[in-house]
Amino acid sequence: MAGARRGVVSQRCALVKLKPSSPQPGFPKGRAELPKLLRLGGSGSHAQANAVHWSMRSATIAVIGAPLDLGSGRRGVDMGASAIRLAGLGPRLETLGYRVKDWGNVAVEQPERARPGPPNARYLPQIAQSVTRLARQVEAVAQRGQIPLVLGGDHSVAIGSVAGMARHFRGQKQHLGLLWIDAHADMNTPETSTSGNIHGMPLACLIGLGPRQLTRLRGFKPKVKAQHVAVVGLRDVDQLEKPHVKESGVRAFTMRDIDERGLRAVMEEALFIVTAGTAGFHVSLDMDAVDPQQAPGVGTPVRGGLSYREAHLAMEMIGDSGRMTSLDVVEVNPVIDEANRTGLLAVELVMSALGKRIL
Ligand SMILES: [Mn+2]
Repeated sequence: MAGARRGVVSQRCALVKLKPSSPQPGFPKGRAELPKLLRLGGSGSHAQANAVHWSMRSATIAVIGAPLDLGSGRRGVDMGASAIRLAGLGPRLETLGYRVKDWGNVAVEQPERARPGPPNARYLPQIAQSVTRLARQVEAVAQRGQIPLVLGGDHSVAIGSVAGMARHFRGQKQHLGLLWIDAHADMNTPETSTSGNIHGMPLACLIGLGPRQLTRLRGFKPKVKAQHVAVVGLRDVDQLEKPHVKESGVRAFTMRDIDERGLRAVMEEALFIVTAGTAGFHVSLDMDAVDPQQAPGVGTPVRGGLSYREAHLAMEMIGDSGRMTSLDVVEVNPVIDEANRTGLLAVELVMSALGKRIL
């Protein structure tokens, strides 16, 4: 671990702007700072030990809950947003110097009053309606210059958050990159899905495959070009889903890639893919990417996932890039969690992605 950490430190200094008042010996000089997040404010004046060193620290994080569980086969992820808030999300982000504006939850349909509808795409109309609301909300806060942080809910909420961000950038004739951190590819379609659960389909929908109500949400498709998408942490792909992953043009990094090449090399390549030719990238963090030993409270646990440190390193590298535009954290299921461990880990990982560093 110590070796890995040294590597990260030497890389991150190329990507952040150090304050003149805090010279750090050993940092290479003269490296260009990467473009900043969307419409960030001024440089601020924070000097806390954990404060990020770049100018995004004065930005406002827009927290939006999306307590949707219609896309999941198991109940409970609708409480994920509350669990993450309860784990101290807002106050902890403020310690990094951000302003935090919690917009509350978007209205979503409840399974108790909804008909499941088509068996190969259960609750399709209700999910389309709920994530459309989310897309509007995300786009609206992005237009205000805030950084959307969406709390799921099952992973179908990402259809809304990515649609909102993509529409925001589309207005500026720019493309959005997408980093999908997940044990699963989420690239089923109603034709390939064995469960009919839409939380197994959002990435397919976002690149334009799947039901029209979702692929054309907010009036255009695809939301992201496959060439701008990277999946990290993959280890459980359905047989009929595999061709979608292999033929779509999405770059998928499996756990084997991480085992063989190391997380840092994989993330460097993934970050290149999602930043090349884009305005920045959205991160969709499915907590099931992390090994169930660290994240037991998730919708669909699969063993063999990211270790605690690998998960943090991925997030730290995202933070270092300075190019993340928005983030969702999904599939936290407090019903099967252990005293909100997974909610607490979610907060920690968000902190790393938003610039928290050890030193
Ligand atoms: Mn997922």
